Amino acid sequence: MPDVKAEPYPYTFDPATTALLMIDFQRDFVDPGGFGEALGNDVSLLRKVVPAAERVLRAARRGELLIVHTREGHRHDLTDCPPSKKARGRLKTGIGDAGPMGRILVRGEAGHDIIKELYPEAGEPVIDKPGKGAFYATDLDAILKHRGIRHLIVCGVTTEVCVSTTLREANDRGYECLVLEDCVASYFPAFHDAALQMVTAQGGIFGWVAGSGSFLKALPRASRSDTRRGSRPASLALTALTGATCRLAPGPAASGTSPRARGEPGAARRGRTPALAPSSPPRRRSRRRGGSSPGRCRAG
Ligand code: C5J
Repeated sequence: MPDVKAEPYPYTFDPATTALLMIDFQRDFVDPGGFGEALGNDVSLLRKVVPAAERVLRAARRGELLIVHTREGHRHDLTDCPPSKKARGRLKTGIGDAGPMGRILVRGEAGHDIIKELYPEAGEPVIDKPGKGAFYATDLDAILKHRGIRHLIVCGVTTEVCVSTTLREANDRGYECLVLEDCVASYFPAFHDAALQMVTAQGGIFGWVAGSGSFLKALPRASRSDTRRGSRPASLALTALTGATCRLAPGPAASGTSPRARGEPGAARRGRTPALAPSSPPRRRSRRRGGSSPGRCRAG
């Protein structure tokens, strides 16, 4: 089993029971011109972790880890938004109001969607969450448990808010969490540092922290264990060795697969990516080369 050089001690994980959690990489938080920036925050602090998060996301796809994305936001009628959350901050422009990228923190609005660099692919569940924690009022726990996931690799924004809340929820549910310190970010560097210190304090009270480089070094290329997958066809083994990745063209999507993955024009701009139903396990991308596959192959 791979070992990651981490604090407070090496993090051991089985790729077959590990998921990558990409928390709230939403345009309104990360992109210039969004709600975060309109509130006076320096979004470059969040933007700077995007390249490392992208490397981790790509490696996780190559390694066939389960990848789950989350988005913070609410129903159009805000019926799932606690009045306290809407009122908090006494903002002139707050949740549900017209913002620079559509209604703020409302599902389906452009600003609510995930930034293009880290956009979910077909088959990657997207969890729409009304709270800071990704387990509160969502089916995340069911999705993970149905897949036998016990280890979570955590990336996202912001470190001390949605990342920390989710991490604590995950910890209480028995997941072993590794936070990648260069793939999480905050508008407030002091809060970011303190939040990470709290993870590893007292022998790792909430989990582990490591750099993405250490995680990438430890992650095998094609990592799903044979015990879970059955024996690997020769073509898959070859693909693992060469690092080539084949993608199916956007296809008959499982219900809830992203409109963008289905190739609907304007879907990314409109920002509609409903969550996958927990009963539909994510569809694996084909790793076959050539043959009848309608997909494209590229070196990974
Ligand atoms: C997140 C927030 N995603 N800071 N939300 O951290 O309000």
